[in-house]
Amino acid sequence: MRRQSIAALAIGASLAVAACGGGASAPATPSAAASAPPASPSVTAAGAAAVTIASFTFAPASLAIAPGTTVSWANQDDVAHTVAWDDGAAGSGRLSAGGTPYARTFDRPGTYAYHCSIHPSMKGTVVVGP
Ligand SMILES: [Cu+2]
Repeated sequence: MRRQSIAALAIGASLAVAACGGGASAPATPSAAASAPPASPSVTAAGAAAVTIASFTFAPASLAIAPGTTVSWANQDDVAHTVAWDDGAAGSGRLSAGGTPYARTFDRPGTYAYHCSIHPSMKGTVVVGP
């Protein structure tokens, strides 16, 4: 009787180990990886561009984009700047330090020159290609 119960315990223990091993391998199914949605960061990158205003400079000073691209200007200086279009188009108004960026979408090809109305030496260009 004693031997039988010990043997039964041993079998039970080995079954438990086997069950654990089987359970551990179960989650490694390929279906989880297959269901992951494909990452497509290029879609956002193609439709948006950014210019940083820092140290009294627009960076990049000349930005080449495709039509339909939205460009944003964020002021990282401690003083206010503006994005004023040389052709008289409505610009940003005062961009306070750390404030909401100004954005403009360019639909037509061309060269768009701008400057800071507070600091006329600050100049930049957006080139919209075909
Ligand atoms: Cu300025």
